[in-house]
Amino acid sequence: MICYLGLGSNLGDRLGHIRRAVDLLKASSGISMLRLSAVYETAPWDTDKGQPDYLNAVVEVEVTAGPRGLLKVLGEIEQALGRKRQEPKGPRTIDLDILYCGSQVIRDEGLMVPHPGAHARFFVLKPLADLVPGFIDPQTGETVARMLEGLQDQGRWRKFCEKII
Ligand code: PH2
Ligand code: MG
Ligand code: MG
Repeated sequence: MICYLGLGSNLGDRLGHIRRAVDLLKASSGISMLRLSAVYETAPWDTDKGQPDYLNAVVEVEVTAGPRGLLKVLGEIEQALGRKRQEPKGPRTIDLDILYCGSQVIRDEGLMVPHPGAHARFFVLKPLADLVPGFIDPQTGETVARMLEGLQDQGRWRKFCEKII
């Protein structure tokens, strides 16, 4: 199953955290890294005022363990990188979110796929469009490129670097 994961960091060595998360994903059994987007610097979206800017990227992975196995691994990598769960949407060393798993739709308490905000967030859609502009969101029925074009507010952003590694 091909899945798309969102990576975000806005504390400390942001690029270092994203690089380490990618290394740990590559080293995880049942996950193969296929492609990485560019890294974008984005203004905090829908958070408290005064948070630092984020670095955001998206990775394409092939997963054998299924979405739940993947969620467990992502939680372990977040812990390994010093993620502290304080207030929701607070600043974080690393945030690893499952955005899409093929055309699967999962609506459980602990796991929502597609990610509920994916279709409306610039910091998700911009890096995702680097990889799969024609991918169709199974809930909105729209392509990534179309959803990106349709965003009312992109917020402040810039390309930070072309390749993570
Ligand atoms: N993540 C959030 C909330 N707001 N804003 C940006 N720019 N990037 C993020 O990764 C991000 C956010 C919650 O996970
Ligand atoms: Mg998130
Ligand atoms: Mg998260």
